[in-house]
Amino acid sequence: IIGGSRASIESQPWLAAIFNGDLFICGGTLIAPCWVLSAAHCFPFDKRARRDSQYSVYLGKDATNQTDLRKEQKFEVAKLVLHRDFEGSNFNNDIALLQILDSNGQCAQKTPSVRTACLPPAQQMMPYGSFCYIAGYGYERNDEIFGNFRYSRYMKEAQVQILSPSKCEGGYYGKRVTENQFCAASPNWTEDACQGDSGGPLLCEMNGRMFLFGVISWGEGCAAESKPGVYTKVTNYNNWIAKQTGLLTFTKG
Ligand code: 4AZ
Repeated sequence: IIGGSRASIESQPWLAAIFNGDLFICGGTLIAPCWVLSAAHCFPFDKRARRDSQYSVYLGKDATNQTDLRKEQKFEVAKLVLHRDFEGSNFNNDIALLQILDSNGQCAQKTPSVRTACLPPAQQMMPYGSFCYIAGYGYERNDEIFGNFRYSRYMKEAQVQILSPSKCEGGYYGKRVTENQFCAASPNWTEDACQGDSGGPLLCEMNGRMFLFGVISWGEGCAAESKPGVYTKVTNYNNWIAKQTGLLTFTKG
């Protein structure tokens, strides 16, 4: 996360850290005790063949290189579902679901550092201009070397504003942003998601609850002028999520 601030995981307790072996690869969001939502492009070798990927999912983690056994919960991936229409060329349908199980066959337990985010009602979008939150363990500015980035490793959160499709198109990305995506940026191009944040959440507050509206997906550079972050529009996938997970109802509160 570029800009924004470090925070403890209790302020984003739905944030998941996804590893392949010892390697941190992506963020994710806990949407139900057994399910983490992430981005399909985080799992490039799993489109056809399973290969020998050994994914682990951690919840309740303040930093990707630190372990606090009182807070964190570790899971294996019982099932990885990549959207079958994910397109590598434009990241259309950049969405994936991971079914998580711990070594005792249990899903996530609700604690102060681990809890689910809400899913918004289908096809509902926040008004353009709304400020929402992004979170992740990915790149931040390296103040020691101008123009350089480095992994934060610590969880960070930042605020970005939802942009209308016409604003994102005009002057920014043209027709490259699909109907399954939306853009968000900070007004002065100071805060943004970056490498390592993908798969993680963009959440907006409604009636005192945090709802998952976006999955961090792509962008040209990070916090670069006129280059907003692009997010998978979660509210286009309520039916897909329901079908893949068997979770039937998403309530408004
Ligand atoms: C990435 O490489 C990435 N500025 C994620 C988000 C953005 C750029 C790059 C948006 O995962």
